[in-house]
Amino acid sequence: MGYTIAQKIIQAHLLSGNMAVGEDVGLKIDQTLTQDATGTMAYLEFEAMGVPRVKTERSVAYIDHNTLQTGFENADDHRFIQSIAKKHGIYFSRPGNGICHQVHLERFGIPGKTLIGSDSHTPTGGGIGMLAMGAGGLDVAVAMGGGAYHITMPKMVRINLTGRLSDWVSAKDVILEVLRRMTVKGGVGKIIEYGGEGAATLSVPERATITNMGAELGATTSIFPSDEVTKAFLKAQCREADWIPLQADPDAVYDEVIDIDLSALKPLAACPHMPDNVKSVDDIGKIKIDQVCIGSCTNSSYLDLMRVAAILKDKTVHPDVSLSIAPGSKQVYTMLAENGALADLIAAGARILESACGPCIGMGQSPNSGGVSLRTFNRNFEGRSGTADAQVYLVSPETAAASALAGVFTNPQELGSGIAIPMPETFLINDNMVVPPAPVEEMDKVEILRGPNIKEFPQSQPLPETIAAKALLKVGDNITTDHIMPAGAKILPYRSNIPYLSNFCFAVCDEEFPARCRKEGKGIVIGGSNYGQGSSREHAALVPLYLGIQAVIAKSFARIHCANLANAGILPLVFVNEADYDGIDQMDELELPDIRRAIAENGKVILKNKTKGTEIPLDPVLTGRQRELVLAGGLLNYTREQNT
Ligand code: MIC
Ligand code: SF4
Repeated sequence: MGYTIAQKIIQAHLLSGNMAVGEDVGLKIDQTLTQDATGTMAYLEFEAMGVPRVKTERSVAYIDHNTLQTGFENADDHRFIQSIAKKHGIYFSRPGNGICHQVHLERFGIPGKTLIGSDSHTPTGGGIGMLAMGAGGLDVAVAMGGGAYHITMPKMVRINLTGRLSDWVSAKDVILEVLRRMTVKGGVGKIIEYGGEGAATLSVPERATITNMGAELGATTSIFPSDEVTKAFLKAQCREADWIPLQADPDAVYDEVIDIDLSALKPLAACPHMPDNVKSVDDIGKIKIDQVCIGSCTNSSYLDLMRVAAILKDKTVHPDVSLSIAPGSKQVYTMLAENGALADLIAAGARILESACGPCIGMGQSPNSGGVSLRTFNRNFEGRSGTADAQVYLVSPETAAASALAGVFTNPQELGSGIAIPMPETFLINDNMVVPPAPVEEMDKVEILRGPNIKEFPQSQPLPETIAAKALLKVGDNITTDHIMPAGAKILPYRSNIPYLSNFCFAVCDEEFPARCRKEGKGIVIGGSNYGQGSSREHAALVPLYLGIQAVIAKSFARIHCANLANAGILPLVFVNEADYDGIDQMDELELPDIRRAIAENGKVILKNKTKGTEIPLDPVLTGRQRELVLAGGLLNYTREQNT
């Protein structure tokens, strides 16, 4: 039996387990990336592990999220990351060099290699044929130290692309179509592989747009083959030597096959407030818009912005629309500046931002009250933009630009004949904003620069014999990590200050939650299905840990968050019968008797609802290894135990 692309890479990196679906597999990790919002914590964890120098082939620390410096906090954290990177063998991508995923694709990604990143959109690297996965900061720290990264062996899904995209229809519309069909939980436990004659018509940045938003499907990762298109891209980045061919075997077996005819697609949009709430731009109609934001790791490549510039050239943005544009990398920015496209964007009235995540994570450009905002980003969760009642739609750069001119939602196909922007034969290469680490013989001399914003991270305790606590919060389906631990310009600077962050935990759902936790001292959270979807931020586990949460009981979990809970020593449990969710109310007195033994012996877990006098069967969502680390009180304790 032949292998899929992902199975080939997994096979070549297998350190433990076997490739049967549902088995725990430990993978050797070739490359890691961090960004600043998760990186400060990841490097504190790396330090706690006591490994002098990273053991990966390439580790890169990017600064791209916390770039709005309204106080000392972000600047201090940047200096901390820069110094720690220098000391421990990590390349440092300075603020201004661009968004981690875009820069990594351009300058570091290598087909056939494994990459984990402390950011959920790390699968962007699948566009270049890497097995690239989002992970919690602690998992990235372990991988930097040479440890395996563990995943549950996923099912394989093949998306067969036929035909070719019509004028004004773009890669964003492809992934929106996949989201429409599969939903935000349709990818959980799966790797999505793209192939077919249609795949060959897509450039690497277009492929990367598609694999990037595979995160919104909940997929473990998404991947394209490494073919002649990949080779041409690497050649244009002066990295042809990094290319290897990589295809699925013709007799590879997939658990699911989906066919998409690219030529049949139309411009689409994800409507408020979920990336899978997809409608055609025509069906949405000509509603009035207030803001357009172009950029993010999904759609800020050279090709994307050249198309936008061509649409805006010699025109003026509608007077009622604020248009902002953030190029994805210094490479893209410089090329636009040199060929005059930047001048076209400025002349049309675009507000040009620095090359960073910016509005995507609420770092500025929050829309007006109730404002309708069209964004080329990947997430439109409620409140994420920084304006609680904003209506955020996710669209392609073409739809965004056409709408910015018209002032209403506009199908770019109305603009007439299409524009053909060729892929450059050579990109502009200048890595002067990537600082290499100190040579081994000088690393001891590097001083770590720690600002006052860095506070201790919470210590977890070994799993107790019995958990007895109240259901301090009950929430519904599709709760995102943006609900659990909101981001945005006001809170993000405190990512290395868990006590301060804890004041905002679940603020979107229930502002009283932190106070309730403090009063009770311990608690359990009850969730619906796909609990913890979205980002990789381990703060969505560390902050509840700090507030005394000992277990989360849900209908189902998103992959990265579930792993982060176990890493933090919080017990993730699912209902054996989903209907039992209805049998628990907020503030019910709950008990998990003899839980330590049940987890250690892989036995039955019974929840006693003492308020209702009922018993509810639960299943822990833990692999054999995760059982051990939850018993130990989290991955850090477990790693320390293993090393002593
Ligand atoms: C996001 O897009 O939500 C983020 C901000 O990039 C997060 C990481 C974080 O919260 O720092 C992610 O996607 O993992
Ligand atoms: Fe940055 Fe947005 Fe991409 Fe997250 S999704 S890495 S915030 S650009």
